[in-house]
Amino acid sequence: KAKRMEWWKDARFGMFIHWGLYALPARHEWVKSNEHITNEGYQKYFDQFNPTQFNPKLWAKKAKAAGMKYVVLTTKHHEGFTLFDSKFTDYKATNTLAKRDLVKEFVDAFRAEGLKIGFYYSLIDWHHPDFTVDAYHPLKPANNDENQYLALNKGRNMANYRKYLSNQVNEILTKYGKIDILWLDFSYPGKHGKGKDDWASVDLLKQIRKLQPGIIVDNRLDLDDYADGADFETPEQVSTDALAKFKGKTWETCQTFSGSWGYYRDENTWKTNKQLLNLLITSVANGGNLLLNVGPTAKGEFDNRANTALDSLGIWMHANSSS
Ligand code: FUL
Repeated sequence: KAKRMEWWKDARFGMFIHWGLYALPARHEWVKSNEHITNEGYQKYFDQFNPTQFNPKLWAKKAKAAGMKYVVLTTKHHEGFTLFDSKFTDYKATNTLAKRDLVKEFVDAFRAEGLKIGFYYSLIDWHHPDFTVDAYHPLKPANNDENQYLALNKGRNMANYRKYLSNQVNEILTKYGKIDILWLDFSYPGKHGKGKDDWASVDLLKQIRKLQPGIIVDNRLDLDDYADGADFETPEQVSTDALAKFKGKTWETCQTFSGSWGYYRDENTWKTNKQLLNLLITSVANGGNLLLNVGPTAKGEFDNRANTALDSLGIWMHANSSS
């Protein structure tokens, strides 16, 4: 384990990319759940997805110039749409106006810039017909009504979804060469939640290690951290002041520019360049990594605010590096 963590501990700074159909409504990657949108209601985003400006070479150059050493892309987020060409679903980029496997182009572009490649894959799936309705699901019943849960889940079978999940993990770990990080997201045990039995976490992790022996896996599978094989902790959107408490652990804090992960056009809570730099410095000073998120637009671009923030970090990194 120490061996596979070497590059990661050294890397310190990575780029998270949240990109999916939620970039079209442009008001949070949780929009489907937040606004209780049905599959039918969400279909228009699939029909209109047409990222004419998608050029991952530009993304990769930006990440590299900012001093980032690795990248993690949402191959599938909670909405269930896959950016890769999967044999197990029709709900994929290949069947949109994009007409191609976007993960493939992403991987090629970032590898060419020398960055390590990470895949985010959501354990949650709000599109799959067998994924049982829980407290986070777009169809969640009002007031957590038990009878409604029962009615909604009639005919939904998580065992089928588990198979689907395992099949897709298999695809992303076999079709694109060596993958450096798998970032699975996430568990929320409890009465109307989901945890390790829903994902078959123990088996899933075995499968992952077998397919990609050198891979680094996050801790969001509802297993005991470290003991069961998770490689690092993932404090999310923790304030700069609170980062010191992770000192001594193996950790990466993931952070957004403005609060949401997916492109949110009208969000007005963007961190300043100084705050971002402070996050990076404080993370590294306390022995952690910073995974800083960009949410590209529906067209496939980093917007001006994101580009400006990345540029400012790049200037500081350049001025303070030996090369
Ligand atoms: C969370 C997700 O629900 C968010 O949408 C985002 O992907 C973040 C990194 O993890 O748990």
